[in-house]
Amino acid sequence: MSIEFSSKFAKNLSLPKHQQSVSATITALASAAEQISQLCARGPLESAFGALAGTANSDGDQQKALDVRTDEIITAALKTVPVAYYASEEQDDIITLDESQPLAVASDPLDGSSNIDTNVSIGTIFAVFPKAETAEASFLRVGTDQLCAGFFVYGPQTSLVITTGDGTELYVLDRTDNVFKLAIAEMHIPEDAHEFAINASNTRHWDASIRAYIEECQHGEAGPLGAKQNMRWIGSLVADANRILMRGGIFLYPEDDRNGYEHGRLRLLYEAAPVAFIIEQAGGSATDGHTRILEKSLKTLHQRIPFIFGSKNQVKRVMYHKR
Ligand code: AFP
Repeated sequence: MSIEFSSKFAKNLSLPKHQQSVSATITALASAAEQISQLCARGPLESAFGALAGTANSDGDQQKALDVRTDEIITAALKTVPVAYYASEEQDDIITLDESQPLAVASDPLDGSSNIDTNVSIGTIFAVFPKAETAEASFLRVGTDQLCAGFFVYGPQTSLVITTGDGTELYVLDRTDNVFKLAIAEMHIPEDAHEFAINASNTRHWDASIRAYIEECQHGEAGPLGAKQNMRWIGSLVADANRILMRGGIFLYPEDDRNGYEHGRLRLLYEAAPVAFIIEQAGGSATDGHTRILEKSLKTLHQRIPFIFGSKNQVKRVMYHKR
């Protein structure tokens, strides 16, 4: 397994701040992703596929056997490259791999895992930081400190969306020679689009600003947006984000009044910060409704955050209601 990095990407990765270590780390993650995609593709043929592991992660979510297995695969891959610390959505605490190494990696090893049994696209999200003084300080920081962020999607195609802060690229795994190949060199999210994604079963729990925006969407051409707004909700962040990268639109997982959802559902470190970096680099916006996600400072490892991202003008309209 290998990646044919674009020349721009390869050049960026050879900058001194990357010390060659980021490209090795991405390649190791890609190799892990290839293994994970094989497991996902075997579906129910894989023993324990989709079965509950009988454990809960630090957020109290039930872990599936595949959540645990994918976390082991990612950990094993990171042990082979210059990574000091690994923070996983599936683990309570940071894992120290080799303190002498220059990088720290955060990951949601299997995002959307509650969709495993349904044969819907799921994925692996990751963020790469330069190591700081301590393990904690390596992750408790702002998203703008990321050297690189990406996600793999295990769907009809196994793909990698990635940024090092100079645009967002899409690679697709070519099964004929097991190489991730460049498919889109410059992903671009249109500023205006007519699609929104939200879990509407939570309508009664939203605040007035979110209700106002979604009502505008529902009014379509008859409302202030002046055009029909289509709706999609996959329930796998990677799949919803991938769609928005391909054709625009907006994703909302706002805070609501359910217990435990006061700060939304998604985790800042493992989900929102890396996806926000990718989205901004493709010309979109990513906020918590008020502030740019990448400027939010992480206070605790598993901190949640309201997450609204996508086409610039759609995000702007939600922020207008949030004033
Ligand atoms: P799982 O990894 O537990 O399936 O959660 C997926 C996720 O974090 C994210 O990928 C989805 O956008 C979001 O949760 C869906 O949440 P709802 O089930 O509340 O709609």
